[in-house]
Order: sequence, then structure tokens, then C-alpha cells
Amino acid sequence: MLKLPPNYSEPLPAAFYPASAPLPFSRADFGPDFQWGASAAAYQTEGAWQHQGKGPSIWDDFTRRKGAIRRNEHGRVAADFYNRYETDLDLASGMGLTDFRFSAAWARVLPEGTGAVNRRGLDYYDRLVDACLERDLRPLLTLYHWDLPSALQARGGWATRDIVNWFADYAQIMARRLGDRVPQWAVLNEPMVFVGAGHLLGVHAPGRRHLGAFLAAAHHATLAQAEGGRALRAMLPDSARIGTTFSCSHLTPHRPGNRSDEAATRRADALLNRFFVEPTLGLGYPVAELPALRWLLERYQKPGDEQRMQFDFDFWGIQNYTREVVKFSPWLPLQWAALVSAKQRGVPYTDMGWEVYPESVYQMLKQFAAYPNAPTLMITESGSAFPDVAMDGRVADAARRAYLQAAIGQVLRARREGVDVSGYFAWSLTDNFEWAEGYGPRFGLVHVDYETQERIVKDSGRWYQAFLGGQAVESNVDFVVRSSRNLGR
Ligand code: IFM
Repeated sequence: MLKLPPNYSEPLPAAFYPASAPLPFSRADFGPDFQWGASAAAYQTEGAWQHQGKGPSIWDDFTRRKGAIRRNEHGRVAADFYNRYETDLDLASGMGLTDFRFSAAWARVLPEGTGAVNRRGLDYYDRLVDACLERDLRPLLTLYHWDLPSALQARGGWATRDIVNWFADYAQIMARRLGDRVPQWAVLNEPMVFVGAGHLLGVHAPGRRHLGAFLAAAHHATLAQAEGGRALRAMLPDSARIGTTFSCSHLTPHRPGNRSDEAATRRADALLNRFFVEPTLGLGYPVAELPALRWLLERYQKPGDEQRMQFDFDFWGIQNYTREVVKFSPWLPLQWAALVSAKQRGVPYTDMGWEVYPESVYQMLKQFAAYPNAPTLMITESGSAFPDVAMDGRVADAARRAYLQAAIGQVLRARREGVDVSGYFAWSLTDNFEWAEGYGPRFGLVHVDYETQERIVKDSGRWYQAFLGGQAVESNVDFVVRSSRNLGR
């Protein structure tokens, strides 16, 4: 059993988050069926990069490029989840979670991306699923969380249309082996991030900076999203809930009332929040706000694609960390919009440079729920990175704990206003490899000492445990808004 930290009962500091957040609240307010989880992803946690027949992925390659990642770090060992999953699942179940979300590494299952299955890789996910079930943790398996097999990148990766069929085949293999025990699946993790950061900005694998590659990858990811959903449903017609996840942020204009900034905000919203969800509903791409998309994407589209992009997901995974403030920019084609950082605005921000703004969770739930025919929503990622100090077996992460409480409060606020939201998954169960940022930013509810792989449940994790155990939240929290300095490093 986890023990509460000594100062657990101290009230959190004075009010910060919006007065409209309902107080007091407790787990019971969410109803008995609400899903409470934490999330993880293969490349960020597993390590074992060459173990038992795993093939290389684009992240194994990208992290080898000098300067691509802070301090040239990589995920070869990461949090060693491959070898320590039982320990981590014990911690998750000790926290009282009902669900655990993880992703499979495509190259562990299919070292070449297609063709021969690596039996030992598939066996590993089999054991992992069983280990979740043994602890009463409902697994939510994400098929693709950014670690494309290198062999498929060599054949064109997301920029080639063949990927739609490669991905559907991989989805079938996973469903055939694990579908009898995995009740919920997420097809893709945050397509706008792996497509945009990986193909346009070049800051994520595969490190491309090419508008054509970006547009091609975006269209193929939209097709794969739906095709992956269909492949799973064909294999698991009655037993599985099939969803997919979207990155999103509440957007506000830098100068409210300024027409250029307002229009820039609408364009950024179309690209960042609407691009991948609307095609699933048969609404196509948001070309009214981004007219250039029509001809830019034409090259990659084929007759019938409008239909192929549609799929009636059982849930949408909403992944939110902050809001963004947008201004008109003449320098960024397509969007003609730039984001004004929290630092420039002088507001508190996390180790990622992201404004501390938990109300964005509420705003995004409202925005996605407003689509006619929206399925149930789940927050499949939500969290914050702050520097931690591990001392005497304790990590007193007051800011992360406050953020977690505030974000959960915002979910309840949306639920009370009628939004169908059925789950909350904290990012992340343990600290892990934060992509281009390496091991600097820590998001975990559980601290990882990367030298020894020792785990310490942070105060945020203990708070989550107490909340899930029925402890009521009585007061709002304060992120030290008095100072406009970084809350992170
Ligand atoms: O760590 C990532 C995760 O892989 C995808 N969503 C955002 C997280 C924090 O940056």
C-alpha cells in the first residue's frame, strides 16, 4: 500500500482556477463507471530497443542525429518498462487506477514493418495485457505512438500512401492476438504532432522539413486513422471500443477584438484542433478557414477518399496540456498565424514552456462535444512537467499535484454542463523520455531515477490515490500567479 506523505492534509494554497469550477468535489461526483487511468507510450518508457528481435524505429534513428535531442539523449533504456512493467503496474493499481493506457511498438511486433511477425515481441504485449488484467487494470492499447519501423520509413513512411494498408495489416495482427483481452483501443496518438513536428518542423522523427511531405503524411494519417478503426472493428465487432486521440489546445487571440488576430486564431484552430477530427465525421478538411488546403492536398487525394476518411469511433481521446495565444503572422504560410509563448506574455509556465492553464481541458471538452454525432470523450492525456527533487524517498511536487486537481475539476465542470466525458488518464504514470526534450521535463506521477531505475510515487500520485479512494477536494489551488516567472526550471 502507498502511504500518504506527511503533509498530505495541509490545505493547498488559495484560489486560482476559475470560480466556475465546482467545489467541493470527489470521485463519487463522476459516477461509478468513470474511467480513471494513467498513460504511457512504448518509445518513451520501454527501452529494450534491440531486445528479443525488435527492429529499429525512426526514433532509434533520429536520436542518433547529433543535436536532434537535448543532451543527445535517447530511449534505448528509458524507464526500462520492458523489464519493470510489473512493478509499474503494481504502482498503478496501488494508486487505485481502473485503467492503464500504453502503446505497442510496431517494430517490436513487425521488425520490418510488414511481413514476418516477431513472436517474442507479440508475446511481450500478451504478457503486459495479462499483467494489467491480473491487477484489475483495464488496458487501453494505442497502436501508433510515433515509433514507425525504420524499414517503413525507408519505403516512404507516412509520406507514401502504402502506409494505409501497412498500418491496417499491423492493426489486424494486434487485434487477432490481443483482441480477446483488450477492450479498448486507440488507433493513432496525436496525428498533428507526429505529422507536423516530424515532417514540417523537423524537430521529431523522421526529422523532415518539407511542405509536400507534411501534406502527404497528413492525408495518409487521416486515411490510416479511419482504416485502422475499420480493421479493428472487422476483427472485434462486438468486443472492443475503438477510439483515436487528438492533440488540442484552447486558442485565444493575442489582441481580443483585433480582426487579424481573431482570423489567425480561427485558422490555427482549423489546423491544430479540427484537421484530423472533421474528416472522420464526413465534414472533410477545414478548407473554409484554410482555402489553400484544397489545392495543396489535391495531389494526394483520390476519388473515394472523402468516404474512406470517415469512421464512427466509439470514443475520441482528447489530449490537452495548455492553451495557446495566437497572433497574425505574415511569415507562416497556410496558417498566417503564430503562437505567442507564455514567456513572452509573462504568465506562469511549465518545464515545457507551456502556460499553466488547466481551464483549457474544459474548453476543449466543450469544443469537441459540440460536434453533432460526437462520440463519448475521454481525456486520454493531461498533465504537467515541473522539476522534481527526490529527497528522503519523497518528491513533494506541489505544482503537479495542483495541476492534476485543477484539470480533474475542469473535467467535472464540463460533465456538469452535459458533456459526455467518460474517462481521465493522467500523463504519465512514470517519468519518461520526452522526445526532443530528452529526460529533462518530468510528467510522471511516479519519479524515475534513470541511474538506478528506482521509483518513488510523487505527492501528485499520492494525491491521485487519495482522491480515487474517496477523499474530497475542498479548495482550489494556486499556481503562484503572483509571479510571472517560470514554474519550471
Ligand atoms: O509526452 C508526450 C506524449 O508522447 C504525447 N502527448 C504529449 C506528451 C507531453 O509532451
